[in-house]
Amino acid sequence: MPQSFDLFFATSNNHKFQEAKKILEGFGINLGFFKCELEEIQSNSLKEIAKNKAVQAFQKCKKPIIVEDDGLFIDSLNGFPGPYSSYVFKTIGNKGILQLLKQNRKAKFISIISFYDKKNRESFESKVDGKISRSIIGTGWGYDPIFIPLKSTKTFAESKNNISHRFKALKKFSNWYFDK
Ligand code: ITT
Repeated sequence: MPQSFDLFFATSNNHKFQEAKKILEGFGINLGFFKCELEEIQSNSLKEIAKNKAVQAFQKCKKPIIVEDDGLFIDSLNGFPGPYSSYVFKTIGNKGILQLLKQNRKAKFISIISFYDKKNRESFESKVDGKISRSIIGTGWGYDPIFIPLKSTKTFAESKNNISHRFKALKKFSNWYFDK
């Protein structure tokens, strides 16, 4: 019998889906994977990018859907790579980021989760403050091996659990989801 899902997550990124699935399972939501490439509008606002992706995804999937847009914002680089995090990771990667930084290593991860089902359209934002490590530590995906959250000595690649930007945004989402 085909499995029935409460909700779908439209993303091209398998890591994001696997994390979100596990997190939402903990809140009692059965999440399906709608694997697709969505166009990202040119904008400095993660929220605008995410809202636009949610509408596109709903048009393709025709089921209640969430999308996510994330960014790593580095203080000494005036918030770079921010909305360009995906492109920057594919081009200069973690090595390139480390080469750009000197003393001030403060940074934050932001996640926007956008939900759309034709009737409701909502976005949820969360952030995690931290810093960029001095070397690549661990074998996680994306920027995980160079991001150390505040009050920790370990990178996200070594320990992420329930403190990530994704976890916090999905928690806000699920509180709203059960109330709507
Ligand atoms: P979709 O847009 O298809 O969902 P994407 O990977 O392009 O997938 P984003 O546009 O949100 O996703 O890109 C943000 C990039 O930031 C992502 O590609 C990773 O390189 C990085 N990133 C986001 N969240 C991360 C996390 O929890 N850990 C490590 N890197 C992360």
